[in-house]
Amino acid sequence: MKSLKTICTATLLLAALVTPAAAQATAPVASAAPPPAEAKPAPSNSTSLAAQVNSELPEWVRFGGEYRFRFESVSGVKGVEDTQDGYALSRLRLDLLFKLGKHVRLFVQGQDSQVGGFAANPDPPIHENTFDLRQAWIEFRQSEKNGWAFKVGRQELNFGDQRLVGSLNWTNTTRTFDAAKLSYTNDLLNVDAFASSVVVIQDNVFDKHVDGANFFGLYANFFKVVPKGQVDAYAFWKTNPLVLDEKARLGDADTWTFGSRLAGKAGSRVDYGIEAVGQAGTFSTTDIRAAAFHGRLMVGLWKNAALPRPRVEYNYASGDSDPTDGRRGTFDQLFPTAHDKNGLIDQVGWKNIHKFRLGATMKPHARVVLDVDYSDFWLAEAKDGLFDAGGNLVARIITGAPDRHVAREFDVQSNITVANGVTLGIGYGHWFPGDFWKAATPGAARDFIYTSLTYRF
Ligand SMILES: [Ca+2]
Ligand SMILES: [Ca+2]
Repeated sequence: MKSLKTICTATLLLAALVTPAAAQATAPVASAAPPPAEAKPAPSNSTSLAAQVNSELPEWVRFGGEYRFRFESVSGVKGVEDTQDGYALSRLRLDLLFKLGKHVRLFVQGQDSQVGGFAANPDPPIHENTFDLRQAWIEFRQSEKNGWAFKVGRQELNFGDQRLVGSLNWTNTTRTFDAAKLSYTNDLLNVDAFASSVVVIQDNVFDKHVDGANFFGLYANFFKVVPKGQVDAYAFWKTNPLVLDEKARLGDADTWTFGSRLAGKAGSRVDYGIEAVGQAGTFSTTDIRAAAFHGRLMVGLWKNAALPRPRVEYNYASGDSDPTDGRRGTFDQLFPTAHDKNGLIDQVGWKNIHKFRLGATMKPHARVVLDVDYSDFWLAEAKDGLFDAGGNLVARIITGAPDRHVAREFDVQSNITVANGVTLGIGYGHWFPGDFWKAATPGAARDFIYTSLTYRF
């Protein structure tokens, strides 16, 4: 485990780097840009560190990067009263982009992820991965926007709302794939076809994919089918060697996922998103039959962005109804950017769940976004378990839960653009135990607090 002191020292050093750029950036901003989402920090301005470095480099080489620091505090883990932990997450990314003529680009990105003060030894790979190769790809592109493109190497794969495939930027070590992707784009549609294998993160060892753990897909976006909206259709095939099915027989798994997504605006004030997914295949000797659904609606009641924009959301993912029937009903959420898709605490994944959410977004200031959410979680099947955002089993009553009500959760979070390229994030989530949580765990409430600083240089 890294000491908290090392990380704090690194942060202070980086804060010293950040401060001059931040100070310079603050002065001229009269009409501030809208605050960026966590995953997309504001672009660096001409006084940024990268801009200064790039001014010394030839035009065909571009340097960039990001530093993020986050402190998290958790309590009530697995429903145990006295589990309290606070730890610091530090992440540094350094990028180099080479533009080799009009059609070819080469990109290399290294990432260092450290955690200090985490109460586990060794630190889990979701938090810690000492400097490693996160991306290294070469891309051929027919033209800037339309036509054919081919990208091969270690890369991010992100599709739709990233409910099934995404690069999981929230976590300290994130996710990439060793992949080859062929794309075609015109004014009506974009189609991606890829063959990949997810990169497995291991600290102090060069990250590699696992042979036989493959992921293939075809993903199409249609831009003009629905006014102000987009229709997506996709098929994924995931293979896993040596899984154990519910009859305790070892074998290979083939999971086929088919889905469709519709997202866009209706009029000037309504935002919506719908996604429906079906799954079939074999899991060792058992058959896979699973499904999932997502629906959300956000309404701008007032033109003034400072006033709340309310939203409602419902998520469903099937569970397994019988642990002995030789049929697998638990939905596989594949490789999602799962953070905050089912609550800020990330105690709930897209597996065996009904989730109802009421929330609102407001912008009390041009540089501040504030989100408030209230969620209610129920198991879809009483004999299947509760799975967290990472897809891991948290608790299960295999004979059948007496009550399927898992919990309610209240979340509040805010993103503040401190200066160009610098974002401050804060958030708090509280978990109110339901009868399933009380029966399947010791029953304690949960709390989660974070504060983060992201500097894109
Ligand atoms: Ca590694
Ligand atoms: Ca079953």
